[in-house]
Amino acid sequence: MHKDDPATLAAAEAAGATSPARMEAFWMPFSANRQFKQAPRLLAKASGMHYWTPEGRQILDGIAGLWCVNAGHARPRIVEAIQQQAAEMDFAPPFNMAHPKAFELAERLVEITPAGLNKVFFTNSGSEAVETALKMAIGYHRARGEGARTRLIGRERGYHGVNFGGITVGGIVGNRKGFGPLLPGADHIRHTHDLGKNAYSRGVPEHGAELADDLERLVALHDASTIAAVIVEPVAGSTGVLLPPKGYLKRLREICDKHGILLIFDEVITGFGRLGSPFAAGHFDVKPDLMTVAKGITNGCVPMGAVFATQAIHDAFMTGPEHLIEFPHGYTYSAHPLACAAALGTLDTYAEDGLLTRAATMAPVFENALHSLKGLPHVIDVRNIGLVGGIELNPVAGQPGKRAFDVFLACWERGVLIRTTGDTIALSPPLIVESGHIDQIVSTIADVLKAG
Ligand code: PXG
Repeated sequence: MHKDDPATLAAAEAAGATSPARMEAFWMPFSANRQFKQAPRLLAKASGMHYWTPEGRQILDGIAGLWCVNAGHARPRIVEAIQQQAAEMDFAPPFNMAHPKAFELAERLVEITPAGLNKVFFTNSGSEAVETALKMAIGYHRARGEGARTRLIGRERGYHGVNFGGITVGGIVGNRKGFGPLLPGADHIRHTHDLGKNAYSRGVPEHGAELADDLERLVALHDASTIAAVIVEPVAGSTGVLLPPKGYLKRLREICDKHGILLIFDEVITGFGRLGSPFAAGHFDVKPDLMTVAKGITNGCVPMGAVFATQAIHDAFMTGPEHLIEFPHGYTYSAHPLACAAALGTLDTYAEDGLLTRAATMAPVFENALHSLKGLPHVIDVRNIGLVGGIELNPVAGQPGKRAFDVFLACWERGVLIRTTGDTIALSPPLIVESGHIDQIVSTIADVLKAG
């Protein structure tokens, strides 16, 4: 459809689509660089539920870009907000200076966060939000005279970005093993994935709340007086769509409270409507002390992340002479004007279209469609919550990840963008998805599985 559009052709040319030699300089993130450069997959244009390749082939977006374009692509309010802001003021220094939209955005955000999380610290990514939250947790305890609480607890199979704090508390071996000893003193509770008991669960699985008690084991080992915080994804995304067993998060909260340990929810994926509620904390009715977000905060349009903190955590830092910096932390681009403008346009769009709760309406349609894949070749589990779906495949013997990667390539050929992690297909369509799109995504996967 866009094949003959001169701008599209120019973009194709500029991207070097026809010239793999021009792809050498870009060292791609989290990519199979050599495989990609032999058979590039380029995206040149996006609108609503779709991408287009430089050649004009339409691709249905089954993963909201990368769990971030919750309102769909090229939403006018967001586009206009960014354009206007770029023309009005490109940059304002964020240290001991500020611009009005930063305050406006923080106010707007705390209107939708769970009660009590009413302080917002801006970053530029989920990874930076995680580092910020971990530092806040340790700094908070120190400020209160509990300076021995420095230990950070994550969970096996957790993903908290790629910086050193994040991979320390993260639990994906491939992301950790190549980078030395990481931060000292960290430990991990067990993950909650149990196919033996919970395969083909619809919504949160029945079995496994007691896995939260694993935190008691670490308390017994290290003593609570050395533990600053526990960080978990309420629903883990990039590690393969792992849902919290019924009652698990509440139990984790209780154990943290009992021992004075802060609970951090990493809501980089679950934030901004993915589960059918604005945040997972509200969805599961469990309030963390710190919450990290990114991605959907700007609909993926301009990089931005944030940490939401309680008043108590914030206030613990507000001591000492008033002319001195209370929390020596922040980024040149914290609360960047373009990101703030994009986020305000995003919140308007979410509100106008009711997107922060729309996943709850679409969840039953999505659930039924996904579970129709049960019984197809290689499928060993289907799991879902809100507009998040996981389809776990039986790995090819001796080649972990290969089965799912091949499905990803075949879906791409058939015009549907999915995401795979290990041998699990992870789906997270934009929250504007309609049932026809869901049918197309699921029937494409079904065709590929049957053909394979
Ligand atoms: N925490 C969580 C829970 C995430 O999912 C991050 C932190 C890091 O965010 P940044 O903005 O630094 O990337 C993430 C990121 C995938 C995938 O395929 C998921 C993420 C990133 C890349 C791929 O599921 N999530």
